Amino acid sequence: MSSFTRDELDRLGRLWRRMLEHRFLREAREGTIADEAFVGWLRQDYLFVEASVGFVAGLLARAPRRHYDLLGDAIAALRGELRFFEREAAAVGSDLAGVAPAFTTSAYVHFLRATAASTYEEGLTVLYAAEKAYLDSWSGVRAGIDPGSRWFPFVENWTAPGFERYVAALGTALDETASEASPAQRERMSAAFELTALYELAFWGIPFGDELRALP
Ligand code: MP5
Repeated sequence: MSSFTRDELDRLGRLWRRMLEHRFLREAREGTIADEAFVGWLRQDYLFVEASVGFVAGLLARAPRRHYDLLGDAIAALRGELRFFEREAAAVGSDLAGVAPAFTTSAYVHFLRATAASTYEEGLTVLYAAEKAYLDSWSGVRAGIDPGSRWFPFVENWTAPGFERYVAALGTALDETASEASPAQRERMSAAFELTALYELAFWGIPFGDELRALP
């Protein structure tokens, strides 16, 4: 079987490295990140995870029978993750209610909705690329962060062995799907992979004001 995931990660190596070398991840790893920056990310990511429930549910509705368990479990995990965000936000005295989406969050969430409504192949590609981005990003943070850091629970969330197995299973499902796809479909999947990597890179910049903002 061809490895679509490996080919894409090779092709997008420079972009992927740029994401992994982002200031947010470096400062989180080194313990120098400002609390406001971390909390700024946390509040926006809660919106992303909320939107992911509908996104994965949309994928499940189009999925072949053999992917039901994988995607059904993903929805259950997202529900648990929303509670995790709520607990962690409360622990640092931050409120998740009524957060306005940043431009990048809004754009990324719309992209999720659009791909879920497009083809299953593209939707699964976006899901894998986003999850793989978080696995790799937080694994990099784990390599240096003080385990006593108040942010360590986030590192654990996306570097746990169970999460790694989930991302690997998504990769296998995506490789199978790509091997059955037409060349035109694979082109669209590649484009979706690259756009997801760009959104992931942009997302880390949100707390530093890198995103475009509507004028008041
Ligand atoms: C994920 C996330 C990982 N939480 N936020 C972004 C911007 N990208 C990827 O998804 P999940 O569902 O939290 O594992």
